[in-house]
Amino acid sequence: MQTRVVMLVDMDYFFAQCEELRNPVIRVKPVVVCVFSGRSEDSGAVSTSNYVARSYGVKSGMPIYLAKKKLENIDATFLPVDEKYYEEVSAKVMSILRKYADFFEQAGIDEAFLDVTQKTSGQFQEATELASKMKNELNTQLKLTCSIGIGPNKLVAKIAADERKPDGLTLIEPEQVQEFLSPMNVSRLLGVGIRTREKMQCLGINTVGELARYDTQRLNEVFGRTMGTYFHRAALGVDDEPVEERSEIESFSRISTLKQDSRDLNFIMETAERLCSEIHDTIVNEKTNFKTIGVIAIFKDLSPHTRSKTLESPTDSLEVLKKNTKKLFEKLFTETEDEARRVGVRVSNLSKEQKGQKQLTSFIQKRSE
Ligand code: DCP
Ligand code: CA
Ligand code: CA
Repeated sequence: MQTRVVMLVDMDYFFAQCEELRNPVIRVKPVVVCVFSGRSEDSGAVSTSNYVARSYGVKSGMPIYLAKKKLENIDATFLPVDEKYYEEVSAKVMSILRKYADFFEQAGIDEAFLDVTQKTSGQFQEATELASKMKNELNTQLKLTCSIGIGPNKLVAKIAADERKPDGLTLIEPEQVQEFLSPMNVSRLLGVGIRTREKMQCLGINTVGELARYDTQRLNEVFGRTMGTYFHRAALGVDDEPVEERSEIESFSRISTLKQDSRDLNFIMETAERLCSEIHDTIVNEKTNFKTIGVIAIFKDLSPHTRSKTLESPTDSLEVLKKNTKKLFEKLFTETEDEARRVGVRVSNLSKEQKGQKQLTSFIQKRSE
């Protein structure tokens, strides 16, 4: 396999930077963005803060009263989170980043992975130039700064991005990976939370290097095969997970010609149910969930008519698929008059399931929260 060139771009102190953006005068002061619980004036936790506030010891997750104590007698700004606004800024950021990638994967509100292997012809030096260009564009277009990690895979890119903040750029070439990771505490690895860290400590493992050298058999015994194997590979800086678009465009669909033209719901559902089952087989195979269901009816005059519905949450249920398909066709035929010649079903807004090897990272992310 060709060496990949992967970047992780993470926006600096994102929510607080967004606040500075719409009110630049606060920039020089400590800015603390808070999730107020509403129970009393100061109850709640710090979401994030700018680096000025951090220099006084303010941290994400800290109780608000504690942050206020750290900033006692200092002219600081405390603001409530405004996620809708941060989402808007995030969308602008992502549309700029996307242009620089061969493959793009948004990994959070303020970060994204970019596979730039083709764009850089596999040259890491070219990736640094690309990263500088990107930083420049973010700066001139949006007045925002970010930190970027570049490495041969997502795991290394992510850790590299954390290495220098704010406004950092860290390049780790394949031959530097071992040296880079070895001295780090195991807690830097995704999936190593407090309890895992303690367990590893008991085994005499503190650094990533020690973890890499540890007997794999024994790791599997302690953590189970899935996690044991993951820890061993992660410690070696090995990670095959592709940078993949979590696409809303991507979809699975089936279409079929009816035995005779019809607008009879029961007759149409005979065909539609078969299409649903076929789609369901595919999504089970692909270990995918869908959130949007769409139907199409192509009328005798070949005009296409579509209806769709987005569910509250993703699912892989055949029953949900059939039920909604029926509702959508019912709606479609109530709102139109002609007979259909062909009918189709489509699922989109796909997301990978939280099980199976492929989604190990998201599984770990969930677990470590
Ligand atoms: N966030 C939060 N609570 C946390 C961590 C994060 O509400 N415990 C929110 C606020 C952050 C945003 O998510 O602005 C992005 O999280 P990051 O971990 O990337 O942290 P920041 O962007 O704030 O800071 P950094 O400059 O360290 O990336
Ligand atoms: Ca960030
Ligand atoms: Ca982030």
